[in-house]
Amino acid sequence: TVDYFLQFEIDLNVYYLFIEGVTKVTQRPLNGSSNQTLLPDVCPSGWKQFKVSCYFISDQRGSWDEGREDCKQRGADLVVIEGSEEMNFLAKKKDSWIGLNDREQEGTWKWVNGAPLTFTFWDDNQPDNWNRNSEHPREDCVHISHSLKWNDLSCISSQQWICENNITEIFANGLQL
Ligand SMILES: [Ca+2]
Ligand SMILES: [Ca+2]
Ligand SMILES: [Ca+2]
Repeated sequence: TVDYFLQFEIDLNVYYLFIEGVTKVTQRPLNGSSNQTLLPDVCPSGWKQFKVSCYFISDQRGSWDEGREDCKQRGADLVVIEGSEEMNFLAKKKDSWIGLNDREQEGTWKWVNGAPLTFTFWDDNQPDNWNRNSEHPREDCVHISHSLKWNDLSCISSQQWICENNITEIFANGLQL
């Protein structure tokens, strides 16, 4: 694994190509003349890869906090959705928590990684901070609803969740091949 890590650092320019949106990325092996596909299966078993991230969809259901804690246990966090391509990749994952909330200040939406909310995919008439009943606090956490769009929901509702881990972080923590 140490050899592979060093090779990745040498070929770091390839990684930038990947970020720019090149879907099929190649690298030149250090000892060879022909190119080969970069990192075909870098994500851990049970995770799905899209561009520079690995995604895990839970089988379990729970509150937004339970989902986030489970992602952290897996060395990841709830998914941060930065654009329509990533959303399309996740679009079938309905009834799942994502890493967006307005708990700190009502109406001010924040991603778990502090990224600004530049892309949104709200369902019609959402977010509405709806007050379902006295047992459910108003809606401060976001899930992908049955209509495959974003809806704010009471954070104690029970949903599946989507974890995301950036591939650079997987490398930083030491890739186990
Ligand atoms: Ca993301
Ligand atoms: Ca709210
Ligand atoms: Ca709502």
